[in-house]
Amino acid sequence: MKIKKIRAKNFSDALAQVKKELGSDAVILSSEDRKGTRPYVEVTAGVDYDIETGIASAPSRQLLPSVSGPDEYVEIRNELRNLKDYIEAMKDSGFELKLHGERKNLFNFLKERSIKDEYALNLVKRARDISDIETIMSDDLNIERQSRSQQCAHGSISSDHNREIKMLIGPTGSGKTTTLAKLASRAIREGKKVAFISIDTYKIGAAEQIRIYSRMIGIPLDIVSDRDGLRKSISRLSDRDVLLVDTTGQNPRDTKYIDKLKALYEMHLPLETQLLLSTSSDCEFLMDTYKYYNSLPIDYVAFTKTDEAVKLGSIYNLCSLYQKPVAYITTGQRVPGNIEFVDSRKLTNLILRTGSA
Ligand SMILES: Nc1nc2c(ncn2[C@@H]2O[C@H](COP(=O)(O)OP(=O)(O)OP(=O)(O)O)[C@@H](O)[C@H]2O)c(=O)[nH]1
Ligand SMILES: [Mg+2]
Repeated sequence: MKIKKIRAKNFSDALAQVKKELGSDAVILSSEDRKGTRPYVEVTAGVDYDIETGIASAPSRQLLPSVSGPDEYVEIRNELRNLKDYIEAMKDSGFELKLHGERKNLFNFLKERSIKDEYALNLVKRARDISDIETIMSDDLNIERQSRSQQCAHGSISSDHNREIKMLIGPTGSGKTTTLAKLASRAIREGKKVAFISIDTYKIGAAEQIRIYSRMIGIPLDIVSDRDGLRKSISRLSDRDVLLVDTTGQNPRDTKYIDKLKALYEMHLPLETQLLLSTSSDCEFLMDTYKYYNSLPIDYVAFTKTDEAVKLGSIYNLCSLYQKPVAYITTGQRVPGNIEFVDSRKLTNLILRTGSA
């Protein structure tokens, strides 16, 4: 498909230009009225080409190189995949064009909250008004939390423990240690016996911050350096109802870091894994980051720094794509406090409340 943006004084001039430049088979993909001192119309139009004959514009010809070896096949496959994605996106933008009135407003409203186009379209297709959107989003976010027995069956929780052992993972600075202190304070308030374990495999002194919290809160802290140490620590702290395991954040794009985390699960320890992601990062970054953690058995995601976030649509994008339940959100630096255990309805309200700047 050849795509072209055309600007003209008005829509009929733009159409005439499209016909002249792309021919009468061209289709209008989008059009916008640009206001200002010199208003104009911007039209995006496209024309298909015949993939069999390869009759196409110059850039598209690059999609059909002559094949002489396996590398070329890979290249062609990648190009075709790109082309497929592109066509899918075009299909959606066609749908967007068909939106009018209330549905168009709803679509824009969702986009302003950084709900991705394809999810916004999907929501709008299923809803008549904002109250429908709230109900549908809330249903979509009501992702089943696996019961402990299911988790045991899947191997993410071992059956011989009634204790809670929560391990927090996530990128550097996403709020793991601070959140552990909040969780510890809360569990203590509920009358539970709590301890911290820190897996300090990366930075010397990385455990210092949690040591301060353990003194402040008055609970034991074990610092371990590998999975064997973790196993021993879990059995040594057998009198504790809740064990909170801290890990050092690193760049998830570093495969060695992910492999180290993976190694922890090979021991089939009774760990519940919570992935902490900061909502102060932009949506694309969050979605991309999640991909790198996706090879680990994540039980829950938790969203931190919602107090700093301008938009929270990324929560919907991420949870609906990966079908992960949200454990809680954190709303500030204060310990204890600034942590909220939200249900899907409350989460939906938060997402819809935050909007364009
Ligand atoms: N605004 C805001 N800041 C937070 C929140 N949670 C944590 N922080 C701050 O974020 C910074 C990093 O928090 P940490 O708990 O050290 O993050 P971490 O994930 O343990 O970091 P690493 O151990 O280096 O990977 C600190 O300054 C915290 O006070 C939150 O909900 N809102
Ligand atoms: Mg930390």
